[in-house]
Amino acid sequence: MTKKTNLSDYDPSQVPSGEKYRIGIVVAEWNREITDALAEGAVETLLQHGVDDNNIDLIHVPGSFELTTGADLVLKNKPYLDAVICIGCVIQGETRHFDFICHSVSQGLANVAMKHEKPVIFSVLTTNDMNQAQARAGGKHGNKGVEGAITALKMIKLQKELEK
Ligand code: RBF
Repeated sequence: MTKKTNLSDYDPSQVPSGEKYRIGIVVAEWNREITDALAEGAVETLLQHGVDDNNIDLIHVPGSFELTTGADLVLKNKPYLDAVICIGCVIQGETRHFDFICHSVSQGLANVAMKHEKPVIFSVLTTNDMNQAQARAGGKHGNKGVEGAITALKMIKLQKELEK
């Protein structure tokens, strides 16, 4: 069970400096008020940790299902990127689309990470309703875009250290 805490309260001294890192962000347009807030949290966090504004590449895709193709295309065409943060928000509806989209995007992004051998960060909210999404996009459970940015910085550092 998830702890009912704000996981975005992190210790900044434990986060690597992103001074030399180049990071892609792929944002789904579905539930845009949520995905924009997540993307803003991610960008602000990267800037706070030293990533240069010019080294952040932000692109949009229509829905979360397209995050897989978006991340694949970004890594294929911008091979200098160190990682890609994928941002989406899938809200449970009355049909089974939710299950298919969530399964496809989680599996798809894992495959893209393996294919390109780069960190691909899963910042996709999968919630029962809009309230739960808002609580995780700058509300009482923090901002999962912030956490995605920190995860990206940590994973890039890990990769660079291991591949030295
Ligand atoms: N995309 C999202 O990012 N979040 C959603 O909650 C979402 N719900 C959808 C519900 C239905 C019934 C359909 C058909 C699509 C939905 N999509 C959603 C869009 C999906 O990710 C994708 O963009 C489209 O299916 C086109 O491939």
